[in-house]
Amino acid sequence: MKIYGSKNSRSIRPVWALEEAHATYDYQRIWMMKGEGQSPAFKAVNPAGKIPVLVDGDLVLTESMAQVFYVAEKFPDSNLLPSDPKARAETYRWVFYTVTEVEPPLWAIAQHRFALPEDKRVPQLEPTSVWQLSRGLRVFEKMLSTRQYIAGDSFTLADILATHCITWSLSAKIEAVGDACLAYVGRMKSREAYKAAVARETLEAEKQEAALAAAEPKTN
Ligand SMILES: N[C@@H](CCC(=O)N[C@@H](CS)C(=O)NCC(=O)O)C(=O)O
Repeated sequence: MKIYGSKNSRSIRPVWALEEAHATYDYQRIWMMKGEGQSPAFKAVNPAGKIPVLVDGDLVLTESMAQVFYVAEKFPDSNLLPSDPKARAETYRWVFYTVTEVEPPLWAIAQHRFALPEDKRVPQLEPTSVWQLSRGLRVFEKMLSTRQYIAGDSFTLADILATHCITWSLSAKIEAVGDACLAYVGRMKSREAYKAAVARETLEAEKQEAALAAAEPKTN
């Protein structure tokens, strides 16, 4: 299995899932800031030019959460997706909640700050997105003040998504992240699999940057 990704992006989601499953996988860093997402080589993998992409044999899968579900189902012993129908329903609930109520305003803030072409950005939209995001995060806060994990008593793939979106809110300097969310993110980030995922993405970025620097012509 292979992941195309980059540190500080949604590729942390499938990479974290793979680490939770103790799976081995190849990883190719796509340096988006250098325009590598638009390179012909990467566009042959994903014509949309977006990361992450998971490749397993003839399966070429875009969409980070589809990848996380794939990992969960390929490695059922990871327990990322509970087998009990009620626990599984809670997992779906929090995945759908996060992708529909939390991630869209978060993504809108990023798009209008820097991700869209400059002439497409509308900075006046930010207060509305911040308000929507704050409302979404308050629901997390309420749940997480009563439970250890977002979907109940055990770690599930919904925690990967919730942790990523809360972390993203913090890096976007959104003030509405409450104490229960902060404590939760601390707990999730202390998991060995999370630490291994961050270490892998950091190492791959460093390796790529060192190789590119070594290939650059010397100026003197
Ligand atoms: N819904 C997609 C979003 C993928 C996405 O937008 N990825 C960003 C990086 S986190 C990207 O590749 N952006 C480059 C672009 O939009 O051209 C997913 O969850 O995988």
